[in-house]
Amino acid sequence: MSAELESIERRVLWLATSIVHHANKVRETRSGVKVGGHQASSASMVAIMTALWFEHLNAADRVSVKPHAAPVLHAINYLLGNLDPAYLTELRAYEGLQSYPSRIKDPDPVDFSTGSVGIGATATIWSAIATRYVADHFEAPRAGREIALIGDAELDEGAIWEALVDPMVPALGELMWVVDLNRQSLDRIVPDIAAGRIRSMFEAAGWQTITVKYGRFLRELFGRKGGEALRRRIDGMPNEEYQRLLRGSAEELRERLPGTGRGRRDLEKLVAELDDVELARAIRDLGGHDLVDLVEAFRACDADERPSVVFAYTIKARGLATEGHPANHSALLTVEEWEGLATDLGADAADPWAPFSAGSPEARLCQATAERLRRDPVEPAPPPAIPAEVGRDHRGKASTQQAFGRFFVDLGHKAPEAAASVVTVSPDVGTSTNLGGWINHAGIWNPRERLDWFADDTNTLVRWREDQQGRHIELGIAELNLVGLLGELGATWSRDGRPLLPIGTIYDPFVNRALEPWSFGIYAGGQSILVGTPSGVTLAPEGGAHQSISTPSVGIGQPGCVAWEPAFGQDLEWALLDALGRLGRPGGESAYFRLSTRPVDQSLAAAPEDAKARELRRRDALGGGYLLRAAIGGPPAVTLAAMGVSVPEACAAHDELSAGGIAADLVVLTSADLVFRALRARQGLGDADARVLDRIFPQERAAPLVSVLDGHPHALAFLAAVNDTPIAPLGVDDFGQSGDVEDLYRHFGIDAETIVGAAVDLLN
Ligand SMILES: Cc1ncc(C[n+]2csc(CCOP(=O)(O)OP(=O)(O)O)c2C)c(N)n1
Ligand SMILES: [Mg+2]
Repeated sequence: MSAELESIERRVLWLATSIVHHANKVRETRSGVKVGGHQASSASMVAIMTALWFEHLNAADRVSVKPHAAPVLHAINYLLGNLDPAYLTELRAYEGLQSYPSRIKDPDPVDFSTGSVGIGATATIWSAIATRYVADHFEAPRAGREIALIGDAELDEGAIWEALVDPMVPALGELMWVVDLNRQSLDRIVPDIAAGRIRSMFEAAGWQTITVKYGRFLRELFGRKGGEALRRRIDGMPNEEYQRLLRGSAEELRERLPGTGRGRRDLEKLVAELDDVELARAIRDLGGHDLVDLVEAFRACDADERPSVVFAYTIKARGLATEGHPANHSALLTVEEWEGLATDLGADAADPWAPFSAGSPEARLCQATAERLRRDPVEPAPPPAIPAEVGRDHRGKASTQQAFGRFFVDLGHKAPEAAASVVTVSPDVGTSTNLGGWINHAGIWNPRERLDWFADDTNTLVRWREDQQGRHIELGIAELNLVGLLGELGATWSRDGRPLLPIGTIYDPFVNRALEPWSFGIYAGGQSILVGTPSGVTLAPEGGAHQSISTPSVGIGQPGCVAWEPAFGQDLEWALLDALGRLGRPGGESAYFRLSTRPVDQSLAAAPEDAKARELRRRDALGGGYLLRAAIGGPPAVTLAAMGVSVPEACAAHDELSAGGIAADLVVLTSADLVFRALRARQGLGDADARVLDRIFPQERAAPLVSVLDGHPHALAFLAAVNDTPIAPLGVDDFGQSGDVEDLYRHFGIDAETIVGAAVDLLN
């Protein structure tokens, strides 16, 4: 390998270490809170990343970098002229370099946000699928390789294995994962010898596996007398013992390395041939620090059609004073150690950010690499125009879930161009969330064509023709995969220049299972619609753990996302169109819909016939709610505010109160989230539109409130602050059980009778 590449490798280690050093030991912090950063995790990746960037990557490739190697990525970007040196002192500072690689917030090129281990790695799988999908449906080139650089303990994460076993994955030959196998996690040494087991698991999932374990010096020793025994000894020792030897003195090494097994005498002789320096070098001579071996392994990945994983054996904190120490994860070099490192690496502690001198071989290699990796900025195509309505007449009894299913058929007629950008995804619940009609119409996308063996069976309702033209993507029962894929489908506008309108369906109780990776996908810049259905205790007979309770609050609390819970088909239609119109663009937003299978009489809230009144209703519904029934002849004595599937109960309670001579307003909420934002905006917090408050809770009509939803009551309790009125928040605050809707509504106190009672109590 060229001398200049090795020199760059040393400089990358120096810069990455110094970026963390400066943030912790040089920059002042006012609060006294720890800054942190990971010199050890970075050091173990320096050779892998140097080899990858300077010898292997192409401009079209995308790389997901393990969270704790962020300083290495910034160091490389700096050397390539893609990061202003002023940032090198700003790791973890306000508006500086983020703690972990961030696509959205970092100032330099970052392909994937990482930080939540497992999620950043699997994002490469979903990105590969998203970019193939775009290339199959639109005139867009496919991206290059999809590369993930991951920590070995990251493989403990279930998200990794959930993704790996998806049947589409073995077809994705553009995937290359490199595992930084440093045998250490945060707190401990990865127990025993995990590598063989993990290798077999990847192979069983259809991957090519490549192991880069021994460095050249060790390989040379293996050829000597006693070499076989040395190899057996190193291969056979558990990780803990290996790490102990790394930290041992030469004397300890001589004593312990031969071990007690077969070939011990030969091994003792071999050890005796080596001086102390050679012995120390031998034990830490791993392939993951060998630039030549790494590049060779990367090339072998390209030569195979399967996805590939390279297990690169490394040492955590390689080259630093903390090398191999079991507690080095967050350890920082002292000032003296850092100055010593400068000497070791030929850097200057007095001028840590000095660039390579102009015209030097290193500077030329950096420049050539920067040119090779230069990308044209992505010009996002404008997202398709979304109509305000699709023209359906919502009558009779229908659930929001049914209305959701029909919506796509209508969209196809009314706005075919928009429908062409819709891609739906489901984790084996497509038909049970009413996507069956759409799936038949749109077909299923798969990177490999698959025959529908039931195409000639007249008894099957859903056609499972799978090819590269379909527009529904079916996953196994894998909620993490669902949200991972949604995130990447929702980012194609910024990655490939082509906006998609991704919509995923999931049973609402499983939103919480998918919550963190879903949120991470939004953080990483994906914009999509997640539909949770059915929800609440309203799926009554299906019972127990399937009944979601906390999701209305989850929706309010999720940044970058508007949460909707409409009761009626018309409101849902308007809201879905509004949500579609926010996707696939700079400053766009995701949406979450909480739907139900309960049939609801649409005439309870029939949209006004008069065009102007209808438009007002639409605008209110899109603002978060509308005043469905106003108390007659003056301000109300009480206001009922109901969301989603609880609206019919509130209507019945309103009838009863009116019959009893109690004047009541009835407000239908379509989005507690938007109303909450409006309240904060009115208080000068946030820049949402506050108009809806004056429309649905005008001050002159202020009255005690009863709020009701099929979910935890605290989600609407904030309404008390709108006009500073008392509130009785009704909702579900315990695990559900089986039973009919009426039974459960009574049990949890979200039935009409309880609403009436709560209203009367408030008045007394
Ligand atoms: C989902 C998640 N759980 C826990 C953490 C905290 N954490 C950060 S790094 C780490 C250990 C990572 O070990 P490994 O992947 O082997 O990385 P390395 O040894 O290279 O630091 C843990 C548990 C996290 N970032 N994300
Ligand atoms: Mg590790």
